[in-house]
Amino acid sequence: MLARASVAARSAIASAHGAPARSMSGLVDRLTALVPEKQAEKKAVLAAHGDKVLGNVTVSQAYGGARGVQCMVWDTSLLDAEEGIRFRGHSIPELQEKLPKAPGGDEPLPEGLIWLLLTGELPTAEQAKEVTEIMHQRAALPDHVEPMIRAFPKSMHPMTQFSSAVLALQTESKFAQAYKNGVHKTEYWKHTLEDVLDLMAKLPRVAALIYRNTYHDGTIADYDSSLDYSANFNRMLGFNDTNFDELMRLYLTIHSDHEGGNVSAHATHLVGSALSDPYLSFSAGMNGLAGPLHGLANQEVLDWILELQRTFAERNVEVSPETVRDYTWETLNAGKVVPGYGHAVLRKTDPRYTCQREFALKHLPDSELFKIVSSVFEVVPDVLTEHGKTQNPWPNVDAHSGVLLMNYGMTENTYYTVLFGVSRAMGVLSQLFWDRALGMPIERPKSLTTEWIKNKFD
Ligand code: CMX
Repeated sequence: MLARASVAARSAIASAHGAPARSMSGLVDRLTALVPEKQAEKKAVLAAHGDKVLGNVTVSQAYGGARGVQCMVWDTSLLDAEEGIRFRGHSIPELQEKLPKAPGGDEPLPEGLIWLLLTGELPTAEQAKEVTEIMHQRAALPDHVEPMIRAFPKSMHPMTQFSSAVLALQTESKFAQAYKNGVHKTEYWKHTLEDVLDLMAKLPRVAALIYRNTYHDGTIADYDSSLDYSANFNRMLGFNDTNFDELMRLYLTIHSDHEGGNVSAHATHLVGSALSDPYLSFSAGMNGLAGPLHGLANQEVLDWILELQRTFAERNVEVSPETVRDYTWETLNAGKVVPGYGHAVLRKTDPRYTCQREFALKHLPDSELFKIVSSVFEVVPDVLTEHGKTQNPWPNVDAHSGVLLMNYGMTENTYYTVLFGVSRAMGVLSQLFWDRALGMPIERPKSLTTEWIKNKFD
């Protein structure tokens, strides 16, 4: 049932808030034990290898977006150009196999992933459930955030709303408060952890309010702490299909982290390095995710596919390898990128694409849009190779996600990057916790002028 405003929701969350404190001790206890171990490990690595050379930087790399420059430590995930992402050492198929699932479900619970990203250890079903409880306990929004979202013009892009709402939540920062009170730097991680968990917990309701207010009548379902993170999020968005719940679990898991150099991760890490609290840092990351070459590509892909469908209908042509090939060339000849294809690091099909394709084959094999996505997959890599500029002609995560969301009735593609953002929080905030625990310093690479480069090498 949908209810206006959030009074009922707030009381539902508040009663979850009063749940026994024992439910959060496992994760915090585990991290409390791990922090000194990892601090010692960092010290030992620096003592043994601190003067080893990771690589040289060429002038091309300095002009070329620092591609391939190895100068950051990011423990939650690692990207291999050929194989794709591993989260704390586990590939996506391994996560699908090893992470706890919802009763009767096949896809991993993102709550289990949060445990894995934070601790580096695969959780038991009990531990994943504990994270679900932690999320429910911390989900209540401060009073000023919901009216602020409701006051935004519907024409404001959902990512602008999302980033602004995260900034508005910053009034709740326990790190900022502790810092103001003069907390000792060895205690930073404890307050950062509070913010990291609070923020992950609050994002679904923020995101759902944006969705309901921008595209619907503003009503939003009561918060239901009897459900897992993804199913409750779907109910608040207004969807009540258990297959969509499965998709949401998969979606939130695979978009969470992609090592540290991508724009959203790096921006969060960079801003956090100034000891800006997790709210300020994550909001910065979301401003980067909102760029069309990064997270907004999921919105662009669907525009491209729907435009293809419209154009073909107007021209009265069938979707076939030849027609999709011609359409792709039209895009390239117009000086535009083919959204959803290419990657700064990957050189093969993104396994995040592959697992979404498998989901589609299982749940929506007859969808017309899925058939278009499959035809595009057959043709575009060849066209991009022939075009000759792209270093990686293969599809990335964004090439598939929109068609799955459309299938379950989420047709508003300008919203899609917000879902990416809710997921991305899990990776970048887990790493931000470790940045604080390991005492990572303020980030400050050296820049050079063109004049300096010419003087040195001419
Ligand atoms: N369509 C057309 N041209 C492309 C292309 C694509 N899909 N991918 C790369 N190119 C072009 C680049 O624009 C660049 O052209 P210029 O030399 O004229 O600048 C050239 O090929 C070389 O680029 P690259 O080294 O292969 O790729 P980059 O590391 O510079 O960029 C990326 C990577 C993702 C920005 C790029 O592939 C792209 O724009 N893809 C489409 C947008 C997209 O899907 N982004 C989402 C990525 C995943 C994510 O972050 O969410």
